[in-house]
Amino acid sequence: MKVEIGSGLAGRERLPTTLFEQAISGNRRSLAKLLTAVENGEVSHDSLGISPREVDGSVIGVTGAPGVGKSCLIDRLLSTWTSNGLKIAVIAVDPSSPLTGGALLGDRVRMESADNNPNVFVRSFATRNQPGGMPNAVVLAADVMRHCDYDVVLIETVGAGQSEIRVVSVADRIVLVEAPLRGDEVQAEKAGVIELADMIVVNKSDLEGSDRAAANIISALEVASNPPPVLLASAKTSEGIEELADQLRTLPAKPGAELARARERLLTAWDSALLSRKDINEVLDSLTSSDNSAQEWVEKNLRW
Ligand SMILES: Nc1nc2c(ncn2[C@@H]2O[C@H](COP(=O)(O)OP(=O)(O)O)[C@@H](O)[C@H]2O)c(=O)[nH]1
Ligand SMILES: [Mg+2]
Repeated sequence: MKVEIGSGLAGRERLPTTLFEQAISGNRRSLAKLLTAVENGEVSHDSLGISPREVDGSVIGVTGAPGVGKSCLIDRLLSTWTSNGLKIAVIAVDPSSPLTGGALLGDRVRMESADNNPNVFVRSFATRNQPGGMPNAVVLAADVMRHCDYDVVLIETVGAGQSEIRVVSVADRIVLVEAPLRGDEVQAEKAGVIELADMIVVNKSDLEGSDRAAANIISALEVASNPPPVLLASAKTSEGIEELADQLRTLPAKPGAELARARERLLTAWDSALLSRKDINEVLDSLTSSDNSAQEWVEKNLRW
C-alpha cells in the first residue's frame, strides 16, 4: 500500500515508497525526506513494505548524562569506522526539543566527521509531537537506514533519564557513557540504565580521576550478575577509541538484559497505544477535574 505524506512534497516524491527507492539507491535528500515522514508518524514498516529488522548488533544506543562526551565519542567512532570503509548513520534524539528546537546545534558542531562525508548520515529527531511514539519512530528510522546500506546506526540521546532509556531500549546494544567527576558514586538515575547497558565507557580518560571513576563503577557492578565490560577512553586524545570501535562491532548482548529491555519496549508500546486513543483529549480533560483520578480511570477502562 502506498501512503501520501505531507502536502509539501510534489508529484512522485509524495510516495514514501518512491522516496525509499531513491534513498536506497543513495539519494540523501530522499532519505532525509523519508525520515521526516517517519518522524511525523506518516509511514510504517507495512507502508514501506519492509519487516522489522532482526537484532544483529548493528543498531547501537549511546546514552549518558549531558556533558559526558557522547557526541565527541561518536565523532571519533565515525572517523575510525568510515576510514575502515564503513557507512554510519546517527540518530540524535532530543526529547527536550521545546528548548533546543531539536536542532542539537552543539552536537552538530562536535560531529565534525559528519560534515561532507558521504559515508556518514546524521539526523536529529525531536520528540515534540510524539508523546510515547518516539521509540517507534526511531525503530523505523534505524531500519530504513540499515536498508540504505548504513552498516551501523548509532542512536544518541541527550541525557540518561527515563525517556532516554526508553529510546535506547529499542537499540540492539546499549552503551552507557560516564565521565570522571560524575562517576564517584553510581547514582539512582543510572540504576535502570546499568541493567540495560551492554558496555560502559568511561570517557575523558585524559582527565585526573578517570581511573578511580572506572574502578568505582566496576566495584559498584560487582553485585550485578552479568556486569557489562567497562572501557576507558578519551574522545579528546583518542586513547582507547580503536579498541572501543572494534569492540562495538562485535559486542555481545549482555545475558539477562533481554527482560529489562522487553519491559521498556512493552511500556513504550503501551504508552503509545494509550496516547493515540481517539478520545485521549477527552480523557485528559476528564482527569483535570479533581474528583477523577487517573488510577480510577485506568481501573475502569483497561481490563486484562
Ligand atoms: N577532557 C576531555 N573533554 C572531553 C572529552 N570528550 C568530550 N569532552 C568535552 O566534554 C564536553 C561535552 O561533550 P559532548 O560530546 O557534547 O557531550 P554529550 O553531552 O555527552 O554529547 C565538551 O566540552 C567536550 O569538549 C574527553 O575525552 N576529554
Ligand atoms: Mg551530545
